Amino acid sequence: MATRLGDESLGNKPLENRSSENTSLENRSSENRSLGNRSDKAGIGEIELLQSPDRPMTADAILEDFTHYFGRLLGRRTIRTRSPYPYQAVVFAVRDRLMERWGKTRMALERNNNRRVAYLSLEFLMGRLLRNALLNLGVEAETREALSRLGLEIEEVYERELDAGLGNGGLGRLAACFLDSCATLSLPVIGYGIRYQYGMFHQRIDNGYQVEEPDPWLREGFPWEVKRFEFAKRIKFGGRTTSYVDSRGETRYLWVDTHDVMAIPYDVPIPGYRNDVCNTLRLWSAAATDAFNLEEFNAGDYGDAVAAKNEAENITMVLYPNAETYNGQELRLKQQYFLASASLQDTIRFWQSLHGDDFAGFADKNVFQLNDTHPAIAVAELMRLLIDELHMGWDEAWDITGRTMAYTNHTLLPEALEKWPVAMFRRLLPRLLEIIYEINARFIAEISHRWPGDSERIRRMSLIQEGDEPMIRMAYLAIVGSFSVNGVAGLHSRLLREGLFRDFAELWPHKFNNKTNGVTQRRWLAACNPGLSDLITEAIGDDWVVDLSQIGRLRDHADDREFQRLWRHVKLANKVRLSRRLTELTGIEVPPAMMFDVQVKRLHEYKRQLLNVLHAVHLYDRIRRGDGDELVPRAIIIGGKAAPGYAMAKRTIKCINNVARVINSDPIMADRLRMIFYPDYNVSAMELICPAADLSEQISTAGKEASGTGNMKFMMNGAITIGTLDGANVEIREAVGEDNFFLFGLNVEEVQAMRGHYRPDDIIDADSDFSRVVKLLESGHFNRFEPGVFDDVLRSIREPSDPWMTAADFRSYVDAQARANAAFRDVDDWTRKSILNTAASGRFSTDRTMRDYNDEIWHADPIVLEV
Ligand code: 26V
Repeated sequence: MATRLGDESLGNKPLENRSSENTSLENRSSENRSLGNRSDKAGIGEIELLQSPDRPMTADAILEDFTHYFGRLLGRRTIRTRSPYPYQAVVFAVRDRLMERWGKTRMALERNNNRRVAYLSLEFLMGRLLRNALLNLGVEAETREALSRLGLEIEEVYERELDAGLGNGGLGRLAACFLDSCATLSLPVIGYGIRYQYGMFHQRIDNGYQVEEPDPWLREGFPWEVKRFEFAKRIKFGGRTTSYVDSRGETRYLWVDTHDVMAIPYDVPIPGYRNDVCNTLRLWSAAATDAFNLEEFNAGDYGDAVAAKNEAENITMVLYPNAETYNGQELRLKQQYFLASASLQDTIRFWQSLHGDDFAGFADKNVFQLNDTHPAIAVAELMRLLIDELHMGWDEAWDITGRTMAYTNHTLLPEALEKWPVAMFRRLLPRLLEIIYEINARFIAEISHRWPGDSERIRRMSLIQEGDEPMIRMAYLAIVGSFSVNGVAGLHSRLLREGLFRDFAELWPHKFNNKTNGVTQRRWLAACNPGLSDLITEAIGDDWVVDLSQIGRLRDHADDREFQRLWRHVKLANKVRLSRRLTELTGIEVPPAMMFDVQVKRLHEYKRQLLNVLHAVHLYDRIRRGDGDELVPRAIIIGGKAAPGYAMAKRTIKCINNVARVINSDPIMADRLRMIFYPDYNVSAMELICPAADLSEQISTAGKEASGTGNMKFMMNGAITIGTLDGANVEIREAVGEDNFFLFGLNVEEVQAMRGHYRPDDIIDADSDFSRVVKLLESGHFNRFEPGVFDDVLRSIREPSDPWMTAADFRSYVDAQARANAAFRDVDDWTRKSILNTAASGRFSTDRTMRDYNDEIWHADPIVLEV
């Protein structure tokens, strides 16, 4: 029945067979150490290259390899600290050690025939990889020693690595934490993403305004990646569809006259924590097909040939930097389809390399986890590959699709829900449109069967939103095509079931589930906060690194005065470190004894950085009025990027910077209040910031933040949260206890109940503190030379239709801040709360999250390496 995917239909070279997926490595105990060896199982013309023994994990051997790569590969003689070469040479030395594990993991995957998980995501916000790799391999001390013999400080080498900023924020960073946890749990998970030439833009602050600059992160090369040209895939765009009746009387569909683009994979190793597993992140890069170029070249049109090449490569040129607002750009849809198609083809090829054309067990052995709707076109693409390329019948293909796809939703905001114009699909992906129409027709038949005559329900649930410009609702496509739909925190999953996806939850209650997010404690505690990490390990041992539930044992030390003193000592050292950096970046001195009050995350109205500004102005006003005696010295630190097209968010950055400038240049404020905007906030910045935070600002309008993960990083590092009952804050508060969390604000039900009769003007007038704050802002006190710049921002607070209800929560926020202030004055009690926060963070490890995914969605067996 089925034919092989590929060859003529894809214009590719024949399928790679078993042993070309299998870069055969021989383990240390092998008796046969000859170099070239004809394999019995391998076909004719295959030679197994047996590896030399594993490289030792000693400082001597690392130094030897460093020297080798520095001199012989990179061609350098002199070590200059600021050059990229020492960093690159270290990576090559480390990579040798990863390669051995990578090969063994690949072999185990083939041998065990495990169920495999493909995590499909348009974003993997990896940050830097070196320190994490050394930690997981267990060679940080040895590498430090090797470098120190050359007079190099390992920290300086770390600093030379550029962040892989292939993501916007929470969703992308979550994917990166997932990979670390899956490798550590030996779960057979491969990440599929896009190798953007330009990652998240760099943010410069110019006169308080955000200026975006490109992020050419690949300019000096990315020494971690391995290009795997042999696994390139062909991706179709455009063209038209035709059909014919085959010899057995079946109608077959062809997608012809397409403009094809090649997807070239680059693999990045993902080491588990000291378990010898090394998983893969496979990033696709777009390239022109050779045929495409040649045709036009031969026709004498060199210019067109180059233009075609550029157009192909454009697909993976740049990450879209607008988190949480969808704007239907065609290139973005191309990126989505490009990722989905390449990754599915890759999975099918791997299957065929082991099982030939027998797809009977495919659905039992593969799961595709969709990271939001961004890769949701995979539902239709898998149908296309199975039906058109592998000649399967609809029902069989739909059964496989519905048993392999699982969808995670990451936002309730209506403006983030992806809808693509039908017309765009028809132009770009005509065959996929036909398939989506067919899925929809069958789905609507199912609704009609269940609710006869309910045309209103059909209109609501249809995959096609009718209107002047009909749109495809990607979330609905994902739900219909998946066996699992999950939210990312308890509250969020409930709101999905009761609100956004209510009709679907009524139809298929069994599909809906929750998987509360987490973060990896390897990066977000062990690596970024070595001081605290050592202190914790001295107290309770080091099991917490792989089993964060153990960190609960810190509770026994929360009242221990000596332990509290050491805890404070570490926090202070981290604050000194951050303070230095803040001064380098902004020129502002920040006394480390101050309370470090931190809000770092993407700029968005729903996250309410503006509420934070209102509080800052309130403190400033109190101190100026001589009403600040009770106030502890405080440094308000805010960081984050605004989407380049998001005017209100950009204006909020300007507002933060202007308020900061007035505060920081007022001599009365010195030693009492500082305010800093941290420029170009990214993963590496968070690694410096979260160990130094005292107070973690999680102040979104209830019901808007799906989960939050920064909240978990801060908690893990001993910061105390001031927050609303939103996202995972709810679970954080439950875990740490209400005494160790500063709660404020309306809850979801209260927010909903207030809509329609919200009167911000009245709220402002009735509150003298609030009135003074708004008056100061409206008077132009913070924008003397730029009248009117804050009009829009300030008007939004007074708007009865303000969706974020900033004014509604002002009073309760200021009161909660006063409680935080009072608590900070009691040094011992604050330290106790801080310890209890870290101690209660056990649930918020992605190790737990990944176990939940695996136990309840994936059901994959861990990888067993050959001993
Ligand atoms: C949407 C779009 C629209 C098109 C342009 C590019 C783009 C990029 C991202 C998004 C959606 C972002 C959704 C998101 O990041 N959600 C966050 O997910 C975190 C992990 O689950 C969660 O902790 C945050 O609360 C949630 O806001």
